[in-house]
Amino acid sequence: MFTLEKAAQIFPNTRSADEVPAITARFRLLSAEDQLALIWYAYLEMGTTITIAAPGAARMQFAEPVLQQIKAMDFQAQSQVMCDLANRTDTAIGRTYANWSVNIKLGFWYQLGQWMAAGLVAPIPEGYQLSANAAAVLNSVKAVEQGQQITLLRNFVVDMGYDPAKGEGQRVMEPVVAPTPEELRKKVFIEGVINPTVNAYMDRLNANDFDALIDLFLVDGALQPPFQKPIVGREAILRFFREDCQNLRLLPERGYAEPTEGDYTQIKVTGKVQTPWFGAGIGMNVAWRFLLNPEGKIYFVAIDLLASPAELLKLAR
Ligand code: ECH
Repeated sequence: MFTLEKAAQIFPNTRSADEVPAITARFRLLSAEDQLALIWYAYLEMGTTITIAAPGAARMQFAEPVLQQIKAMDFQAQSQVMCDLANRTDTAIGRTYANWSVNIKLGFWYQLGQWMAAGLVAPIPEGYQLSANAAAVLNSVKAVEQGQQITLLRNFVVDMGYDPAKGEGQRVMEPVVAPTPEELRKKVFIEGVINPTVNAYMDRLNANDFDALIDLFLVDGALQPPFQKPIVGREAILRFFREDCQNLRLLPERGYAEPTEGDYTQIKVTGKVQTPWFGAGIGMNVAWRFLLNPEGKIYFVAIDLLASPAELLKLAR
């Protein structure tokens, strides 16, 4: 029978973008000053080709008190706060930060970035020289495709702050939006796959209908986001959907299904995903690898960020 470890290995020839964890690991070895400057340069450069959507008020309300606190500080204190976050120093702001959902963290930095550009928050010192290592990491960031670049930026931001619970705790999150009404939902079409569970998965996630989406999973089912450990069990997966998966746009293109051991079915689908932060500006190339039980419930699904667009067409085993 399938175990989680075994399930995670279905479709073993799927090549994910392993540059992303490699660059993330190199980034983490840099000094806080280098980290902040590197992100600033990468962010400026990306801003010339893509626009990031301003976060809405619902998201910003949670970060607002800390943002105001920082805005009121002098430049030196502001720089210290930012370095402490990058260093994961145990401070009050570091703890508050660690408790925010990913999108609140991103919204917080988005605002600081605006204020840095406007001269209200300490800028990266003019003429700041990146260390040789940092310059090399920055070049690596610039060399990968955009979907991988934004994944890197997101990783950098998620890793900051001081989290005594090491990622296991509950997070402060923005309110959950209402699901899209049935009549306004657009349904996906996946070439080569006719499977009600897989289609419902895409359509319900696209509609933010998380309560219906979670019904597709087995009670002990698991979901593995890109470069992460599987999230196991309905309760934890539902929390993840509500916290991290609002307003995503899944654009599956093609796939194929085949029977496997014990009347289970394995299905691989490739396509694109858009994040509300960049809208249609960036389509990330992904694969979904599903393992369904004989009743069509999801025992396991992995989402992989693909190494290159060529992977989108690689469906044979
Ligand atoms: C400044 C300098 C100082 C330091 C910092 C700065 C600000 C940085 C800022 C960065 C903003 C970055 C952003 C990144 C957003 C990335 C979003 C991504 C989303 C990927 C989503 C995917 C979804 C996949 C999934 C699918 C499923 O089926 C199940 C769920 C799930 C410059 C001030 C820090 C502001 C906004 C990469 C792939 C398809 C697994 C979620």
